[in-house]
Amino acid sequence: MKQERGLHELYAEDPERADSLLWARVTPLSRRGFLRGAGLSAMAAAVGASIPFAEYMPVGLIPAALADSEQPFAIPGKDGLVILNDRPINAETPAYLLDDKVTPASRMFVRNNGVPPVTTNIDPAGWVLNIAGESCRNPTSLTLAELQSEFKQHTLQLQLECGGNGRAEFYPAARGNQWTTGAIACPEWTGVRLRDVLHKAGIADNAVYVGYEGADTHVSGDPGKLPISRGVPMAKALQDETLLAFAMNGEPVPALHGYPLRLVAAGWPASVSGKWLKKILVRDRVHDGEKMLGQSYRVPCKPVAPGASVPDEDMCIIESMPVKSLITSPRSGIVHKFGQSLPVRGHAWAGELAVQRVYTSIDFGATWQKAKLERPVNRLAWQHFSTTLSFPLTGYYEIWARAEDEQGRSQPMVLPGWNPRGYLNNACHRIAIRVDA
Ligand SMILES: Nc1nc2c(c(=O)[nH]1)N[C@H]1C(S)=C(S)[C@@H](COP(=O)(O)O)O[C@H]1N2
Ligand SMILES: [Mo]
Repeated sequence: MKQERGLHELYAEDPERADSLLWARVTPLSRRGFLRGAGLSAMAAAVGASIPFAEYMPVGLIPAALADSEQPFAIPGKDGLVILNDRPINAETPAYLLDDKVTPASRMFVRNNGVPPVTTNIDPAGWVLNIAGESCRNPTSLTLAELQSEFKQHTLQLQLECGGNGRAEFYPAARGNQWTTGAIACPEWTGVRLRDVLHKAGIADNAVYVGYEGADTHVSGDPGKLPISRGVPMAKALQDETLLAFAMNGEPVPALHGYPLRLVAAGWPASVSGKWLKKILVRDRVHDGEKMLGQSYRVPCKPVAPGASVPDEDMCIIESMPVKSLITSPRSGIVHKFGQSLPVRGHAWAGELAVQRVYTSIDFGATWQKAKLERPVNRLAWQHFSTTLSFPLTGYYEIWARAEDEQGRSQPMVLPGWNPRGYLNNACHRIAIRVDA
């Protein structure tokens, strides 16, 4: 079995097929079986240990083990994150764990398209970044030490949100990691401006796009394939806030987040922010790397009916992410004491734009109250909102949050336009509250 996808995804999509790939049955219909060779190694890799009694594991145990606990397999240093896929590793953060104004590394979602490079014993100072491409005048190599010493350093808080955040809510369902609300983070990044480095390498007049390549490898093991190689138009590449970052929250960028160097082009789908950065290509055309073409990170240029199949030529590349908000306190599902007021807070962001207002509702969107909203610490950083709510009767409530960007665009109350890959779901965030006497 050539395993290109992890057990979680395989089981989420087609449990019967997953079973038959992993297990050889004693008789075709029996509930007894044994893990096939490759199935056993996949399982052992997923649990992070060998399985001494594997020969006694009954068929059907895997789905139970995956569904049973909130935390079937843990990622070191990422307590409380929910794992969506183990190969490649993808994990999201429950809303109540995103309460910090600056997201700590331990609470930052992980989205890998391939197998991360092993960076445990590298010398970060010697890490080489190549700048090349048809529209680069003087192809250049710079070590991380040179980047750090030759260019001015900048520290900014910048939000990264996966283009597929919220995918789980679309119907008909879209393939891919079933992110709910947790593929968003806003840590503080330190690095040098991509613009400064590009100017040193020389940008030809015909340059239109910048693409990246990282040091991670394709899940198939094929060295000729890249897991992902996306990019941004020149105007985005040249923005003040587009950084080649070597530090996150004052520490070297963590291994899973791109150590020792990553691109941070905030406000766009985070897939443009290449991790383990090895190469920047200055292109004379729209970058055509892995996951730039076809249906990847694209949505229908014009709205389509749910479930429609859309030809590639009618799909447009996602640029700025839409306006969105997240209630990070209280935690959904709490019981609140009747007669007391409830402080509520969270964050709001709007891709390239600022958020101008946030509202909350306790009556399923019939009426809305304006929340207090802070300014961003810098452009492309999320903003914090807070409010105090009280409830007229005991019973079940939902708190909804709805943000509006500086151009007056609001989050939709239910779902935005369906699209084949389930991107850009910026529906209002909802949490449940029970008010008891
Ligand atoms: N080299 C490389 N860069 C990458 C990816 C990847 O798989 N490989 N994933 C992208 C995607 S789709 C997202 S959402 C973000 C996730 O960043 P994080 O894992 O640091 O949260 O990284 C982006 N950069
Ligand atoms: Mo992503």
